[in-house]
Amino acid sequence: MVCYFLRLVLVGAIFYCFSWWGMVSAQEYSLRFYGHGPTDIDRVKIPIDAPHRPADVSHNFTIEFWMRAQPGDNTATVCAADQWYYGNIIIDRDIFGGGDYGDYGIALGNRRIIVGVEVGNNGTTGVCGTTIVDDGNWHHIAVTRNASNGVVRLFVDGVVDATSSTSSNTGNISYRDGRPTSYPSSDPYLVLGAEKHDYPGSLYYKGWLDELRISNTIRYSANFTPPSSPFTTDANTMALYHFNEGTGTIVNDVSMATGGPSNGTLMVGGVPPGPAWSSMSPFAAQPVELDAFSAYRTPDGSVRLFWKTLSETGTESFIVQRSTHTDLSWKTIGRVAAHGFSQEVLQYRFTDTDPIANIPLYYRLEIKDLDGSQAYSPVVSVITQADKILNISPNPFSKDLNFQFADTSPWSIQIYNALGQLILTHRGYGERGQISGEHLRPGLYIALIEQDGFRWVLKAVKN
Ligand SMILES: [Ca+2]
Ligand SMILES: [Ca+2]
Ligand SMILES: [Ca+2]
Repeated sequence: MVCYFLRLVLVGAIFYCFSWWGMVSAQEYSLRFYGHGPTDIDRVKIPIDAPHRPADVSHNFTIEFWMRAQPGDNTATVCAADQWYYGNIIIDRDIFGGGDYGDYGIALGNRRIIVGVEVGNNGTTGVCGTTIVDDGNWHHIAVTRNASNGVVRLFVDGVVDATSSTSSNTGNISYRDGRPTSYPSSDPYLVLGAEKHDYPGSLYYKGWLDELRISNTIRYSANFTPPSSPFTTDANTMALYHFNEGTGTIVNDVSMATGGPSNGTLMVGGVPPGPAWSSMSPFAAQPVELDAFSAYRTPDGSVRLFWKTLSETGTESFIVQRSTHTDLSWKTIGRVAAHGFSQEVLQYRFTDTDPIANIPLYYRLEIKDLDGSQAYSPVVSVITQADKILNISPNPFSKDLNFQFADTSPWSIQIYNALGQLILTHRGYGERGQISGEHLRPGLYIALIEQDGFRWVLKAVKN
């Protein structure tokens, strides 16, 4: 579970900033694949037949997971649905040749997600995504398949990334129960991280995988907020893997679906051996526990950055990066060496002595580890109140809470209670937003409002 605490820092009368804490309350693990192959290594194999397992979904489905891959580690250049098996394969439910019901796969190609689905020998339906996902950050990937019209849709971080046309790849796509095969050690399996047949020319996934959920329904039909904590099971969950075992060679399906569990086995091999248990997770602290990263303008016009680490595990350095509202690319403006290993609170400072005057500025830290991997801090901003005006009324409120924006750009509003728990999220666009607060208990609430990359943190009181 991840808890967020928000703090508003007032510096002088005109400048303010937003700072961030992250905290973790339970050990999380993920699986790290090294891209080894062939010879049936560096993958997870989940048997789905003899007996049939619920992970073998048949009609409508949603397959979603978190992934993290470093740039350059996955080299496939294809990005076409009917060539998904030449990508760096993340999920493989192929059948050698045509599947008499159907088969499908999810891979990385040209740094994007490829999805291919085929019933019989109908020709493949699917998508090649648009978003680059091998950027060293965790991404939530969701693939939905509509059994009545054959449409396949890809969401990256809750945003529609690509949608296929309708097709004749409709109906049942499952592995037919008891289907005879010449490939008994690969066909009747769902395979993670590899091409299950070690087909010549296929490539293997190099990166992290966490929190895989397979559902027998289309969970998403429009943009959504990606989950901020592990999934819990429900009636439509056919398989759910938290990958939190942290040891051994079994991954447990905790869906409790009828006919399950659809447990899988790690096929460990290669140098270094993969798949390996990793303490990295989209919901876990990074190898460095960063705290209180904040930025503010000083009276002399420079921008002072401040952050703390609660612990460091092989941390090499902090690369300070800056962007502006109009130029969203990140420019490196400095480097601060880390201590490396520590279990004590350490404080860091950096001063941007040549900031751009009079425009909003954004800062982040690229956190480099000694093993060459990298992660990014949350973004903090230094903005002026004069840049954008936001009003919230009435305050205190008893029923509706109204937000007045300075322009019509899309915005989001998150309401937290006094304990820092997220109560509700609201998105929209236009100069006015409204939240119905009738059902909220009396007390103090904190609204985190975002528009155009700007952030506001405001207090509101419910009577
Ligand atoms: Ca096939
Ligand atoms: Ca089956
Ligand atoms: Ca996990």
